[in-house]
Amino acid sequence: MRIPTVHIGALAAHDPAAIAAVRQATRQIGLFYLDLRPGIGAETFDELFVETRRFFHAAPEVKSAISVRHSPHYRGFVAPREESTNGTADLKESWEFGREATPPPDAEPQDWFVMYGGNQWPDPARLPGFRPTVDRYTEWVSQVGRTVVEALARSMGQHDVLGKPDSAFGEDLHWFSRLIYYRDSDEYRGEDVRLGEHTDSGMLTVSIQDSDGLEVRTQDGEWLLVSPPPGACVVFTGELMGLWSGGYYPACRHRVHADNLRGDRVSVISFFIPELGSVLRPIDPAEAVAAEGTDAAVAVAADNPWLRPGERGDAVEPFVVGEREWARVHEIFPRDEQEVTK
Ligand SMILES: O=C(O)CCC(=O)C(=O)O
Ligand SMILES: [Fe+2]
Repeated sequence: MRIPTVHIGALAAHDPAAIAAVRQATRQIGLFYLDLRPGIGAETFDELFVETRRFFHAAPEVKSAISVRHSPHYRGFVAPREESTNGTADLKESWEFGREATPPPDAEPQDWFVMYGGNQWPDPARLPGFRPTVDRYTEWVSQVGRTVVEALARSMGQHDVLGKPDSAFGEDLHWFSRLIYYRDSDEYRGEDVRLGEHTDSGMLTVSIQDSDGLEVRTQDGEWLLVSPPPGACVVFTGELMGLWSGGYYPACRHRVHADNLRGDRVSVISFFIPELGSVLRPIDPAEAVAAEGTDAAVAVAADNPWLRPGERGDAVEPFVVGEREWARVHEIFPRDEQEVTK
């Protein structure tokens, strides 16, 4: 099976051939490539890769000053082995950031409100180009997230999922992002996993990478190397998409294997989710299945171990997006709120 490349303009214009390609790839693989030209191309990616490398190669105190341990919002620098997947420490380092937002002013405080918050930026005196470059990235990738989420929703007969406070996903998408660095080190050679197999918790993930390394598992169990053409980003589904669509677009399973890495590697990942306070109400995928002209049975994957209890293969009850997101983050960064240090 081949991973298709679709043009963002065609997707935004609801071009039937583009929608058909996306539908098939998202159903079978959970992933496709998105060509963003003429607005965004390989040069825009390169600027971000340069700043990302500068950050990870900066003196240790530049990074430790903004350690994720100082942030109640799980944002900041994550050292190698500080995060784990499937109980195994990840051999990568990252800087985690997200949409800066505050909880609704008159809402009763909830534990999961820590998902709202501000970012910890590296010292601009040490890395002057970092923030402007990251801000430019955030602007265009947010547009990509909105375009794809709306197109996938539409492909299942769901219109206007964004735009108003009472839209299915709220006024605008919420997002978390990370810059990731897989250091080229003898220490890691021979270990076959750099980031264990998993599904992302969000609705949709958009990533760019400076070299190969990511692999994706198709619905048939085949592992494919993710290798987008220059200037294209990678788009894949997360658990919220699988849950919301009743299994029509299952969460994409992926991993980063040492075998595929040649030297060091940078990737930049954005996870898009509905507004934190919105209630996600799973839709009936029957209409989408009928539009496809098949009568294939569709259900939330019963064999996805990353889903939470009560979600596997079951009819999922409506839930608050921020609450579930918080529970998932806890599994990745197991810690007590008391452990947050200033
Ligand atoms: O580095 C990559 O390409 C993938 C990272 C990833 O899957 C994640 O951060 O969830
Ligand atoms: Fe992932």
